[in-house]
Amino acid sequence: PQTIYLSDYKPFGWQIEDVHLTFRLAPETTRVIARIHFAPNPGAPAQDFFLHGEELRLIRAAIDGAEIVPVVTAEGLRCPVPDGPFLWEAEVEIAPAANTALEGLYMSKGMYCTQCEAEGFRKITFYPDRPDVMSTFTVRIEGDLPVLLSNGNPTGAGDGWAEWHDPWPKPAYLFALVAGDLVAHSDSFTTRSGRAVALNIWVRPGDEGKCAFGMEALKKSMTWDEEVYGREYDLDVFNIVAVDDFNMGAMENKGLNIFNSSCVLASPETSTDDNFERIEAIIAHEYFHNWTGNRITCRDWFQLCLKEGLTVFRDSQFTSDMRGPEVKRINDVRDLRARQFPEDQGPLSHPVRPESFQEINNFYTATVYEKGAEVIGMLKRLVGDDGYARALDLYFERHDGDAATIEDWLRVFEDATGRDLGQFKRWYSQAGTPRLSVRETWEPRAPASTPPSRDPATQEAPDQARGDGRFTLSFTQHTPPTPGQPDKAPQVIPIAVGLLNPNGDEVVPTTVLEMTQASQSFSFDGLATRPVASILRGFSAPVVLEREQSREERAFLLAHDTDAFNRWEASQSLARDSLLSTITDGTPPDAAWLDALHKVVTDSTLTPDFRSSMLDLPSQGELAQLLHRRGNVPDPDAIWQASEGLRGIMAERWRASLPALAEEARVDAPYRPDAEQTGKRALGSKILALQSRLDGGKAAQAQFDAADNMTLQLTALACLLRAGAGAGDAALAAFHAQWKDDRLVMDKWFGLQVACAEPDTAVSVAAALTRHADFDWRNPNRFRAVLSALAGHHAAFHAADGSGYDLLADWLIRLDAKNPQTTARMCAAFQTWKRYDEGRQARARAALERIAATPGLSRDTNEMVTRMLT
Ligand code: B3K
Ligand code: ZN
Repeated sequence: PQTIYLSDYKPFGWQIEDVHLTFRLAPETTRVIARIHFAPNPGAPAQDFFLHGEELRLIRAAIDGAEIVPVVTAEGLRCPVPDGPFLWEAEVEIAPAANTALEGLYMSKGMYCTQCEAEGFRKITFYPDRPDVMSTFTVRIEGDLPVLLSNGNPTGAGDGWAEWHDPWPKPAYLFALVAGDLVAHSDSFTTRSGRAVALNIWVRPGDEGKCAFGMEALKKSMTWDEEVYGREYDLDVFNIVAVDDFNMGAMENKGLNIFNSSCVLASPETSTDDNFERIEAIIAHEYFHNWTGNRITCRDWFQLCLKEGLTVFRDSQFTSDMRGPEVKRINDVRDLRARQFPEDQGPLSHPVRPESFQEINNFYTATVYEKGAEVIGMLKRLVGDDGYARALDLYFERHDGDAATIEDWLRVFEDATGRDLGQFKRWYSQAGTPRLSVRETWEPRAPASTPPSRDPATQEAPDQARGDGRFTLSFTQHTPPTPGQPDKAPQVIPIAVGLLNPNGDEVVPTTVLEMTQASQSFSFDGLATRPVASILRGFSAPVVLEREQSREERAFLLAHDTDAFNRWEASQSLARDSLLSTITDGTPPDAAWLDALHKVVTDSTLTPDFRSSMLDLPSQGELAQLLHRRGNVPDPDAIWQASEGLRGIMAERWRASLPALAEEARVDAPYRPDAEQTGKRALGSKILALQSRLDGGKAAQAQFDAADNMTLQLTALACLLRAGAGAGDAALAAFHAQWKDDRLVMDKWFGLQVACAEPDTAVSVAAALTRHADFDWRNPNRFRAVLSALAGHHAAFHAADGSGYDLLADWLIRLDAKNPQTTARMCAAFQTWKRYDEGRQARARAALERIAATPGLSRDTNEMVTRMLT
């Protein structure tokens, strides 16, 4: 397979003035007629005329009206072309019904739809399928279906046809077409400058009742982007379509976003609070792409983080504003540690801007997306809120209509703020998670080199700062080698620090220390007493902080830190240590930590949402990674035992407070998926999980029976399934009877049974579910419901006998023949295989080698398994 390099970038030799496409839809024989005006691109080096094209049957091609016979290969087509501008015409035939890869034009339950990012347009017609070739599109759709949609504004429609025109030049990856028997949930929005926009969410008949929440989220997103970024919508219509068969979450096609139905359809009866929050965020994300991605797109796919990192950053800001910044930050960091850290610290590690790939679809990763967003968060911290706002204004002003690069992005920050970002740029080119270690020194008598700041009114030093003590933080950074990058240079690390005095008052409020060297010290002068340092507040950089800190100090921060993230982190750190001691030498859980945590959890002056987050324990995968980092071989069974044991002890120790906490978490008002109610139910579900360890599931059964929303119903079912001994059998059957016709709820039914099974039965539960009549493995949501749940069950997936690896490998091999993209993405479940003992390693290697040896294996999956086996 061919490797593509960033350093080989060359502009395309032609520009496109406009594209006219006609689609004559038929499941097995759709005709696509293209008329494209090409003109030489003056800035490009000389090259042969080549158009991408895959799985297309060429019927006819012509240049300036004269038929030609091009040379067609599996990748595309070549032919001689005139020196000046010319009209290209081609008619091809494609078979959407036979397209199981869900890329290009395909069918999902009788509906036609497209997915073109990254390189799916070449399966629709011959075209320079690269993001730096932009054009306006006019599209005519002919088909015997009531709803025919494409990008842009509608320009005409009649019986069996419709025409659309998109006035905004765009790359082919943003092209979309939908045709089907659909109904709309409609609304409207008037932009700040007075443009009336028709809004529609198109769904299959029967799903109309699940659109209202998504519509509200869309309108909130439109308002937010106007208010916060000054960005308005730019067409007369904004369409969203829900489709059941989709490889990922959603797609930002210009004016016609296409969503996995699981990421847009919502109702209180069928969706959990987490679903609602995720849907709100994804709708926002796709909408925000209209400016960060569509109006300003990427020059080439190596620049993917230019649109994805920025758009994730923007949707995080949006969620913070809608639901509160503290818990959002905690959740984002949990997610980063769960998904990005293993990637960055294993064989799949790659820079935020990769430098080579075989299949670009394999680089829609947590590193590009989530670490890409973290890099922007650091940039914002370094230049400040005003600097960030100026840089973004300049970005939109300077690059609107461009296919831009990371260099362009950094330059607007340099030009807007006067900062040199040469070293900062390493965050885009160096892979791996930096380790940051810190040492503290305290000198009670160190006359200040600069006097402490004085209150200009009284000429007195602020009270807390009075003294001549000096506190010094000495940091060292080190990034371990990653594939292809043995040596790393120091990165710019913004370290947000606050200092507390022993009674819990903040003596130094949050200050951003800017570390640029491999080792660097920062001193705070004029202190009266030795402070307690709260370091890396708000998780100000995506690093692993290695800090030797006494349990007492961590318990102090858990109780007193004014930074919510670090309060949570102090507890996490105590939890990690407690669990690691249990895992490595059987030490019982840290009682002092449990008591300090209990205080916070029962503190009703804190929000239920935050208290619920405080009850999060480090995941079993995270513990395995930590053990590995410390030079131990993780034992998944011991990790499971310790985690379960800890939860049991929490339940016992806090037995007396659980009823009052459950009462506090009760919501009496009608269901609303807002932050307040969501926080209460989140706390309630954690309390119910503890109660279920004491009462065998009695309270959970009562909640299940009374539940009038999916959040309460599903958390109760999970508790019952975890209680074991058949406690969940009746509820599981009742749930099935109630929801058997709702495919999204049935995905939950499939997934939960695997997630809640004991390690020694989870693999056979998953295997049995794959034999269930409703296990439609060609549907990515259903496939993932069972098999991603298995991959996420740490102790079961890493079962010592290799049965978890084998089951996943069997199914990945089967799916690869139909759907390479989803297969390749799910292969990443194996990325940590080298952490484990020899027996497990041998079994994981055998599973990977079996996948690698599959005849006809896709380029996507081949690239993934090869990287993991190297
Ligand atoms: N841009 C799409 C992802 C496309 C994935 C292609 N394999 C969704 C998003 O990030 O918004
Ligand atoms: Zn995106």
